[in-house]
Amino acid sequence: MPSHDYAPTRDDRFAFGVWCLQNRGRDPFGDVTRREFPALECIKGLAQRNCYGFEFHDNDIIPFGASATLRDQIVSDIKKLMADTGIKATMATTNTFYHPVFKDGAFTSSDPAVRLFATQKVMRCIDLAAEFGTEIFVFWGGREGVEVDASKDPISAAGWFRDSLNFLCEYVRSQGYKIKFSIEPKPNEPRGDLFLPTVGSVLAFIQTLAHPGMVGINPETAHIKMAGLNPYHEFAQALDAGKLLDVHLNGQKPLRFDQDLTFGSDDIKEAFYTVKLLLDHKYQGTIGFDAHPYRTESDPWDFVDRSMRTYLILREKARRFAECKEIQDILKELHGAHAELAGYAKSFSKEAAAKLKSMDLNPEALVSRKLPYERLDQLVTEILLGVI
Ligand code: GCO
Ligand code: MN
Repeated sequence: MPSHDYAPTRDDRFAFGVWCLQNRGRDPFGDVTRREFPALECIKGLAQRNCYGFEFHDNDIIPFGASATLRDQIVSDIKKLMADTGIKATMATTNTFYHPVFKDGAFTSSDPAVRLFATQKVMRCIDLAAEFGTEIFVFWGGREGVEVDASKDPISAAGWFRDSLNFLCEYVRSQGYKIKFSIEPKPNEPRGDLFLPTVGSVLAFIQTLAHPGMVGINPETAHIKMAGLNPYHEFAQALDAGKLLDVHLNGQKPLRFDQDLTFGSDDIKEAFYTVKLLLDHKYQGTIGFDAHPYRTESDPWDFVDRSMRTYLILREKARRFAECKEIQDILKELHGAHAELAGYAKSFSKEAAAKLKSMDLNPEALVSRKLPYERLDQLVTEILLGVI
């Protein structure tokens, strides 16, 4: 029997995008199927469910073009709710995709006035984030892409994006804010092809910025699977680079339109490996969920509850994996091969190279090593199916 009831606590550091809860079920072929939940109601509901935080776009909480008075009123209401409940604003981001002004890109629009409008909107959102004590500020380039490759040179577009990010990094520094930027890659949708489609492309791009230390990455399961890649490996690459600032967990069938399914609803084994990775490598950020409740739901709460529950169950399964003697014996055997040679190629010297060249590493003998992966995978399957 499970050792606990999988009830979330603040220590689990779960967070949800306000926009996920506000999603009204509209899709390209059908109208809304449920009412919009006001931001305060969303945040309150998350706090009642022991969520650690909420994530927001500027326009999830403050309508586009709102007056300064309305803005200040909304901010003070949310701050009061945060103080009353203890919930934190863990991630902020700017909506630079919904308004038609961004129809051909925000930072990668070929019109400098649009790029400046986007930069101005982001600066205001950064101020908002600072007021809420938010330390992670995400850039998801929803409109940063093309349908027509003749329309812009991707290297110029990268340059415009780089200039804007460098300017905004300087803005954060000049204000003395404790904020880090995090870029969220996605291969396509809503544009035909988006710039910075994968974890690898974002990691490379970050190194070209003026302050790479201020910028990390926020990978999302669905975006990775839309590109046909493996979320476990993509999250791992960001972790290995010390750049995993935030995560967006959800579900997605590979190579399809952006489904934004609930975490664990499509591929339990892959979700398990993602949770195991975060646990094994002591990921310190929040566990953010970014999905849409099914269009058939009338409110978002079952979606919220099951996302956290699934995560906690999978975390328990990861512990079971670590405690399973048969698995650990197999791994010990696999990783213990030729222990005397481990680390040999780590430090280079001319002598070591000469010695390596003449070393007798008999490939015929190496081939005979047993790799019981069928058994190993079956044990994982049985843990996930609740057999062991
Ligand atoms: C998507 C994205 C968005 C972003 C969010 C943050 O649906 O493609 O996941 O939800 O994460 O807008 O800017
Ligand atoms: Mn996302």
